[in-house]
Amino acid sequence: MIKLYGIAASNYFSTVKVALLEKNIEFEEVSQAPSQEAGILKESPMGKIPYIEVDGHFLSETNVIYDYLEEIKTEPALYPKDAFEKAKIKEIVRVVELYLDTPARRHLGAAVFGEDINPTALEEVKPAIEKGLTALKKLTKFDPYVGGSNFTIADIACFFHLGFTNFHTKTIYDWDITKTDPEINKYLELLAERPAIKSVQSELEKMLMELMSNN
Ligand SMILES: N[C@@H](CCC(=O)N[C@@H](CS)C(=O)NCC(=O)O)C(=O)O
Repeated sequence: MIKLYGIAASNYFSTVKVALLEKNIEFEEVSQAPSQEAGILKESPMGKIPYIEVDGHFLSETNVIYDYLEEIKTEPALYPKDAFEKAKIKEIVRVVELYLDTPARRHLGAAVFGEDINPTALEEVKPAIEKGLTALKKLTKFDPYVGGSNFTIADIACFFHLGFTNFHTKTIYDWDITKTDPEINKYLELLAERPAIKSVQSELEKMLMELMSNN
C-alpha cells in the first residue's frame, strides 16, 4: 500500500491526499515534517513534503506524484485524456505553484511562526501575487471548474494553493483575494463542498491553528 508522508498543515501535502481520496486509492499516512536530516533526505532529496513510498521506494514532488497516481489508476481521471488539454491543466497547476504559492511563501515565517515581517518581501510579494492572479485568470474557465466542465487536478491545486496564498495576503496585507474577486470566491465555495476537500481542509485548518498557537 502507498504510504503518504507529510503533515496536515501543508497545502502541498493536502493536494496529494485529496488526489488519493478522489481516485479511491488506498493509502496510509505517515506523519513527517519537512526536514534536512540525512535519513529524510534519502527519502525526499530536498527535505520537502509530501512524498510517497511504494514498495520501499520513495517519490517526491507533487506533480510527479499526481502523474504517477494517474498512471496506476486511470479512473476516476484527474486529467483530460487529450494531450493538449492535459498540458493546459498542468499549466494552471504550475502557475498557481510558481506565481502564487511561491511569493506568498516568503511570508510564511511571519504569518505562522511569529517571525518579523521581511520588509523586502513586504514590498515585493503583493505585486507578485497580483501578477500571478492576473495570469491565473487568463487561463481559467470557472465553468464551473478551473479547466472547464470536469473536475481535475488543477482544481485541487487551485483550492489549496489559493487558500495558502489568501491566508498570507489576509494576514500580512489585510487583503482577501476571495472578497476582491467574487468569481474566485464562488469557485472556492463550490470546491469546498466536495467531501475529500472538505475533510482535508478541516484537518489543515486544525493543525495550522495548533502551529500558530504554539508560536
Ligand atoms: N515543489 C514541491 C514543493 C513542496 C513544498 O514546498 N512543501 C513544503 C510544505 S507545504 C515544504 O516541505 N517546505 C519545507 C522546505 O521548503 O524546506 C512539491 O511540489 O512537492
